[in-house]
Amino acid sequence: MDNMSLINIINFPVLGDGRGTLVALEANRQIPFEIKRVYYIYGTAQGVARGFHAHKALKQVAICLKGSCRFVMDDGKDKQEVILAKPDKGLLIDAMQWHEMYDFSNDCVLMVLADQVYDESDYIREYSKFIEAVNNHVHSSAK
Ligand code: T46
Repeated sequence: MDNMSLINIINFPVLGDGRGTLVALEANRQIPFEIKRVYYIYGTAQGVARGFHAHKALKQVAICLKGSCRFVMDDGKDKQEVILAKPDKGLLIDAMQWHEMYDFSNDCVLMVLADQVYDESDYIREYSKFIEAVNNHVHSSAK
């Protein structure tokens, strides 16, 4: 895993031969958790942005299987962005990382592996509440 603070990219092993390419993803190996849910986003209209939330506890890996899109990752102090455009790279979306997704290409297929089933109560969808939660965490760990 290349660790560049907010942008944690996992490079998956590529199994290629004369026939083409294969990438295998296993829980607790290439994907650093038990996978409980898979979802994918495609057909995103031009100019649409998605995300705009953080998760309280959920861990996810996002893989752009086709096309490209841009993620902005934000820990409440810094923001960094990355373009996902390769099916052999996964972006780790950790808990308490505010994330926004932009610039979906017409053909973008974004697959996400998650360590928990869907739970709306795990989402923080208001940026001010996210900042409050980050600050509370900093203050409680300083005690
Ligand atoms: C995330 C980013 C990367 C479900 O019913 N089950 C699911 O597993 C998911 C992921 C969504 N939904 C429902 C909830 C909404 O009514 O599908 C609708 C669209 O979800 P949302 O607006 O949250 O989609 P995005 O693209 O903003 O965010 C999604 C994930 O929800 C989120 O966890 O981290 O992709």
